[in-house]
This record gives sequence, structure tokens and C-alpha cells, in this order.
Amino acid sequence: MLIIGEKLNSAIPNICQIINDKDAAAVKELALKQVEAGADYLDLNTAHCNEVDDMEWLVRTVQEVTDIPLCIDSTSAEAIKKGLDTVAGDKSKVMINSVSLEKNRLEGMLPLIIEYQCPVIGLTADENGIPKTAEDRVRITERMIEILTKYNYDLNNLYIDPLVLPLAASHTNASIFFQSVAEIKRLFKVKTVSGLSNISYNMPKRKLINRYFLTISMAFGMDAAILDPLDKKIMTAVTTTNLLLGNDRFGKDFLMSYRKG
Ligand code: THG
Repeated sequence: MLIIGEKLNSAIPNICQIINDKDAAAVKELALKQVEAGADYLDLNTAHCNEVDDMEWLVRTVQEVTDIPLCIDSTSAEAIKKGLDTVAGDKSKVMINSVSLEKNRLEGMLPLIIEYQCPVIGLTADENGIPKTAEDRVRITERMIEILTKYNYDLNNLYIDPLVLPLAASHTNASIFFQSVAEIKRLFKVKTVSGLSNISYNMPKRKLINRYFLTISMAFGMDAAILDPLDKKIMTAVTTTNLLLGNDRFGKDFLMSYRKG
């Protein structure tokens, strides 16, 4: 399971403040803490600040303390390009979060994806938004694969995000998501990814719901998650589920985390 640390996101109120204040020490601390907690990638989002300019500052600041790969999180191709341009070193390690079949977004992102051949998150959404059924999400995945394949893109680097809708809107939204993950993994040689928070929107006990949602998604074949690695309970859930799914040879990771208490 690939862990994408979510803490450097301007949608979180104090992060917006930190970015506006150009508080480099706070950014560096949050970056290092997530790396120490086991993040494989750090998600960077500046949508709620001065998106393009702040992305440059954020990438530069994070790279002063770690060379962990970055996941540039924006709906704007311009902000993604700024992130990519600012990354020092191997740009093919940068993850683009995210493209969709929405026309403007696809046209903006495609040249960057093709130029750098970097990992990319593909949302199962198009001009009509997020489809309600698993079948339609599979159809969007298939279309996205067709487009990327035309440009010789390596599908091992494509992370499909089947976009979970809140359970509070319909009680079958989680099961539709699990079905989407299972079908996408069965039909295509791509990876899958998700954020955890949408599922529990407008519900009590959000962290509890998010945690169980994560473990069930992993059982259905989810490869990566955007989550808070500083949340010990969620990281324990990842380690334990990896053990149970047979993804932890000799229980090495589980035993290591158990020894640390
Ligand atoms: N898919 C993709 N990208 C995404 C999302 C997705 N990017 C944004 C979002 N969803 C994932 N990122 C966050 C970042 C922060 C929070 C939620 C989702 C958040 N954090 C609080 C904090 O850190 O203080 C609370 C954490 C908690 O209580 O668990 O709310 O779905 N492709």
C-alpha cells in the first residue's frame, strides 16, 4: 500500500494560514513528520491560497528537508506545471493529482503527463461529473486508458481514483466504490487510489468510518491511499490489513510496528 500523506493541503484551515504566512519551519516540520510516520509520497495542495505561486514556494520549501516524491494536487494544469518545474531532480517521480475526462482538464494535463511520463491519478469523472454506477466508472477508466495508451504511457503508473461519494447521500455509495475498485483491478493493469474523507461526510464518527472504509478497500485491491499518516490508528489499520491480506512477508512490518508499541 502506497501512503500519500495529506497534511500539506490548503483546504485544512491552519495549513492555509501557514502557507499565507510563508511559515517555512511549520511546513518542513509537517513534511518530516509525515515521512517519519511512513508516508511514501507527500500531497501538496495550494488551491485555497495563491495557487500557482504558492505551489512553487511549497515545493521548494519541502525539498529543503526531504527528497520524498511529491504528489502535486490541483485541478489547474498551470499549478501542476509550476510544481513540476520547481521539483529538483527526477521529475518522472512526481505524481500528478489529478486528470479526468473533463475536456479542459484533460487538454491541460495531457501534455505534462506525456512529457514527464510520471505517475498520474485519473479520476473517474467526465463532463457530466461523477457517474453513479460502477459500470460507468469502469467505462471512463477504459476511455482514459485508451487515450494514454495512444501516447505510449506506462499503465503501471496510472492510479485510478473511482471517487467515493458520501454514504450520507446514499447508503450504497461505499459498496459501489468497492465494486468499482474490484472491477477496475479485474479488467485493467492499472493501480487504484482514494482519499478517505468523502465517504464519512455529514456523519458522526468520521475517523472510525474512514478507517473501516480503508481496510475494506484494501481487501478489494486498492493500491494507494491519500490519508493522514500522523493518525496512529489509521496507520495501524494499514499495517494489520497488509498482514491479513498476505502482503507482509513473515509479518515483518507488523512485528516491527508492534515492537515500537
Ligand atoms: N482524491 C484525490 N485527491 C484528493 C482527494 C481524493 N485530494 C484532496 C483530498 N481528497 C485528500 N486530502 C485531504 C486532506 C486533508 C483532509 C482530508 C483530505 C483533512 N484533514 C484534517 C487534518 O489533517 O486536520 C483531518 C484529518 C482527520 O480528521 O482524519 O480533513 O479523494 N485524487
